[in-house]
Amino acid sequence: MGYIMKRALITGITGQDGAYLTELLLSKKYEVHGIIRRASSFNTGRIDHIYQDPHEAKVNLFLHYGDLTDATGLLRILNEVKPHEVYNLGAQSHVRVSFDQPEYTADVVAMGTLRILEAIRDHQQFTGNEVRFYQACSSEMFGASPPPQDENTPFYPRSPYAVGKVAGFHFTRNYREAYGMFNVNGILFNHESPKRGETFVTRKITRALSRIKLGLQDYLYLGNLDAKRDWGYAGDYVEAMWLMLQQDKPEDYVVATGETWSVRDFLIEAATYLELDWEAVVKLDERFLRPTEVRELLGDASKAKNNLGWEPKVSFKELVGMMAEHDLELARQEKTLTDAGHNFTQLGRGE
Ligand code: NAP
Ligand code: F7E
Repeated sequence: MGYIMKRALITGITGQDGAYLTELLLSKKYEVHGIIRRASSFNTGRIDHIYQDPHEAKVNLFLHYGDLTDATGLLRILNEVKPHEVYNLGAQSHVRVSFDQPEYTADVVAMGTLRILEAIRDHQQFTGNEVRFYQACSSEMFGASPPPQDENTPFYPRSPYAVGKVAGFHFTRNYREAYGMFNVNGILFNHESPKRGETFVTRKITRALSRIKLGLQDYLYLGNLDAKRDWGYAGDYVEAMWLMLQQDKPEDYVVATGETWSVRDFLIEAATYLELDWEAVVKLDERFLRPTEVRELLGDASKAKNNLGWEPKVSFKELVGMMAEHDLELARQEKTLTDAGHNFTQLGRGE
């Protein structure tokens, strides 16, 4: 029998995880299709290095305009692409912003998941093609449930974002049970990288401390330094997503490092790497506090280790070093351009 090239469809391909997953799937010889949102400025910065000109002869990355709030568009893309695997990574993924935009966040995170599941159900029914579905769930669903958290820990969401993800989890499981669909929920704990959005705390810290080091910024304004998170490396975590869809049975998995560190610990580690006195430059801004906070997350990923053979490779210290080094280089480039008269007005913002 001839070799069949697998096709994957990714929502959220322009995000941190979308970029790493695309690299992984292309390296495994998949044909990758991604859904991008129309925006007034370019939003493909994280995948530009792997995007190929469609005019070239051999292309295996394709982008389609679409949105998780647009059901007919999702169905049209599915019917066109006929994917073997769908990874639903698209989301308004910022927890604090979800308090400002709760209805929109729920629409994308909860209803968006339902819309894509419905589109897959229709597509499967009318074409007979089996589609394997990965849902990007989150440790935020555990919220106020005390650590350690695993697949059996009760959900206690603490933000509109987390409530939306709990709904997405249940839609995904219900469609598996009701229609026999190959659906998995990946419950991933925080994962970071040099591609992390600049308003999440880790990247905000490495970006700001690097700029402070080079005299491009004076202070770093933050909220709660006591919150504890189980921080891993995004490049490791997309491997787990792929592995979940290669199993014989669809099941839900926690993906985590099994270590927890506070925001203050991250600050100290980054400042040590950059040889800075963080206490002299960090100030509290109450705007960055959340109406309800998640105090401590610490995942137990034993099931992923036993069933998938998955384990994290990058340590906390290596992760902080990798991000600080990357952002120091960005700051150096910015300084060169600033010295030459260029004006970077939007930097220094953050949620
Ligand atoms: P991210 O960097 O914020 O990327 C989110 C992606 O979703 C972007 O491509 C974004 O497009 C897209 N998107 C936003 N609204 C959309 C809409 N209405 N329709 C279609 N696409 C939309 O997030 P990430 O860190 O890569 O995370 C990937 C997924 O895993 C998300 O669902 C997130 O909630 C979840 N998650 C993340 C973590 C983590 O620690 N990173 C942990 C657990 C779960 P634009 O580029 O156009 O904005
Ligand atoms: O906050 C505290 C903040 O925004 C981490 C998303 O990917 O991971 C992410 O959600 C902690 C919180 O990530 C600032 O209060 C202090 O306790 O980096 P974060 P998050 O809320 O954990 C989960 C797993 C997801 O699913 C989400 O999509 O840091 N913190 N000061 C701050 N956080 C931010 N953003 N900015 C501050 O100034």
